[in-house]
Amino acid sequence: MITVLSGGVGASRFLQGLASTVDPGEVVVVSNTGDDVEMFGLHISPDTDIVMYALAGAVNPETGWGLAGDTFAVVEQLQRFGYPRWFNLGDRDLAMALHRTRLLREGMPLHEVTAGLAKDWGLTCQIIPMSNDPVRTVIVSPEGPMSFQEYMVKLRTEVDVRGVEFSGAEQAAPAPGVVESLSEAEVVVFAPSNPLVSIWPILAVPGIHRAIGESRAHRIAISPIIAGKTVKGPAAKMLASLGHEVSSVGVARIYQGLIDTMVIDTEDAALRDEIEGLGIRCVVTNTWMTDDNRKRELAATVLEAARRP
Ligand code: FO1
Repeated sequence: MITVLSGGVGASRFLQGLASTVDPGEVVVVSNTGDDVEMFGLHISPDTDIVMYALAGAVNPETGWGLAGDTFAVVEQLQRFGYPRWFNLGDRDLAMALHRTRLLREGMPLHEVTAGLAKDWGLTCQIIPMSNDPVRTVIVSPEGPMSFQEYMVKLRTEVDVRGVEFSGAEQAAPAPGVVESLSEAEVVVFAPSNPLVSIWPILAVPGIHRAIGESRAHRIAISPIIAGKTVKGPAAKMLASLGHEVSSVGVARIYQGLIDTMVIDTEDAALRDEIEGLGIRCVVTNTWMTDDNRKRELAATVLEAARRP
């Protein structure tokens, strides 16, 4: 079993490669729900949906989120009734949100709802939300606290980040199957996602950090930073604002003690010794997932590195 701690777009691309390299039935995705948001009265799970759409081959290839070919008639029309227009929930994407929200309101726990949705999309891998309890990533800025979607989409990351909090984490429990998937895995992968707002919310759920620490799996992280930049999203900016080094070394320090191996890009080959100095084995390869071949190659390299004695 290969368990992947997963955020949104970067993770979904890695998972596409992984699912075409091994039997998807061997893959368990533990999905960040810190980005979940209530919009238009509906429960939206962006990171989980991004992964599902990507694995189903239905994701919008230009944005990396939402459905290919979707339209936005409903959000346009909702403006008439005073709803905000900043969150681009597509019409077909809305169907997913309607169905998820209805099932949650009927009392079905999020992990069962998510498993059902994955089946509806024809997926054979397991996708588990990190928790059934509400844990929300809160961005602390000079303008006050805000949800991750407000920071990311409404304000286009153009505010100073002073801190990141995970509201509700202390009272949350891992969703059924999460701890087991970490304990029983042969390999635990930290996907190439933002360590501060995609992976850390998962680790903030009581019990998950310890399960990874105690797991006999080989724990391997893929750095989302290449030559001081992120492929997508605000990771580089956030690392800098919060006083971390904006490099794979900075990411390795965040994960130090929790991972055995770190995979970094060839452009960062000079950082290998510094990462190994942290007690983390370092593998250098091409981590740019520009096409399906590159995604598969990265997945194969990660597995080969994790299985190497
Ligand atoms: N990202 C954007 O940059 N703009 C949007 O309007 C937007 C809408 C959206 C709707 C549904 C969904 O599942 C994701 C959506 N995203 C949008 C992506 C999302 O905000 C982030 O990429 C993830 O939360 C980060 O992992």
